Amino acid sequence: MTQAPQRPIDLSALAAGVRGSDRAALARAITLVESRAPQHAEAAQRLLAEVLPLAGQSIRIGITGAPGAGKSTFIDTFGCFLTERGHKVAVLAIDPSSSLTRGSILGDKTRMERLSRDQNAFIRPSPTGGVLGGVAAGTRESILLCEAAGFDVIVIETVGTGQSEITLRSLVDFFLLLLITGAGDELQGIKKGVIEIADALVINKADGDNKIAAGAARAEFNRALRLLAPATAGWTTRAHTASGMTGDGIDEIWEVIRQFVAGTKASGAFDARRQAQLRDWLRDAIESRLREVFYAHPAVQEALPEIEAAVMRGDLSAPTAAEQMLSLILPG
Ligand SMILES: Nc1nc2c(ncn2[C@@H]2O[C@H](COP(=O)(O)OP(=O)(O)OP(=O)(O)O)[C@@H](O)[C@H]2O)c(=O)[nH]1
Ligand SMILES: [Mg+2]
Repeated sequence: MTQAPQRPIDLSALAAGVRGSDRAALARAITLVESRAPQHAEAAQRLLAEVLPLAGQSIRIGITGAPGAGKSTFIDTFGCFLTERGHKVAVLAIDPSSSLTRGSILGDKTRMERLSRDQNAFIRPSPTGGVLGGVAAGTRESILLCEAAGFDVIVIETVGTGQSEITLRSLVDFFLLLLITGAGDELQGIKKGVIEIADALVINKADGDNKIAAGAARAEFNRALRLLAPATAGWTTRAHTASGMTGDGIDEIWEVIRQFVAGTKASGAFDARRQAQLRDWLRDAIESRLREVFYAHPAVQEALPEIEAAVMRGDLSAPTAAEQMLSLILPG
């Protein structure tokens, strides 16, 4: 589990550290916003309020792909490519497999070896804490903190599990799906729904003996993509080839992202998506607060065990029980 910071928290020092791009302060700030402990919620909100005016000025890129597709290697190379060009890159790696052990996160650290030693990069592995959907609590807040710290490219990596891609899409401007060539039909085994929400497909590991197969897969995906509605209004999703290992194609991917940002900013699609994401964030925040307030209410805590038992016995339907529970806390 995420380690809660020691109290007392000097919030203005923490905010100043974040604004000053102090990576240790940024790491502590993220720990604070990821914390599920009720005593940290208010401090986290105050910290966010302090840094919010500085946030928003980045390109947020989501990268997903099957286990072993080469995500971490790709991000390592891509991130170094960007820092060499003067960018500051933050990587938030969300790992649904390691909510308890943080097992494969150590592996991820080593697979982003070059980037983790780069002064202009910040890598943050986050366990999901078992949250359904596989995106960590506090990821939205972490993005804002990284932006306030001056990182202008934010990369969020998550392993493809079906639901996690949909959640990731709702956090980013540009959504990249990494694929690898496999035996048989290239379209087998990849969820069509995920291709539909991607702004670019990258046939990764296009190096050595695999180059020709990767090129063929790219052509096949490009044919298939013509039949799909665009993931982003006004943008045509295409398949590309790249190799995180050799760096081939990385420059092309960055150029695609730059074109995407320029085009969607000009058309208004960029801002429209960010605004929709803010609205979704509000709705999510309301729903999770309502849930907390509801279950923390003394009348609910007192009545819940009996009502649950009645539902489990079949004496009461779940919707009727829910109405009874709500009537305990709602006026009228
Ligand atoms: N040939 C080749 N191998 C690669 C490339 N990128 C990654 N690999 C290898 O593929 C394996 C998985 O790479 P990772 O970068 O850890 O893949 P990942 O998608 O982050 O994996 P998980 O985080 O476990 O889902 C490693 O053995 C890498 O050495 C590439 O561009 N070319
Ligand atoms: Mg990885």
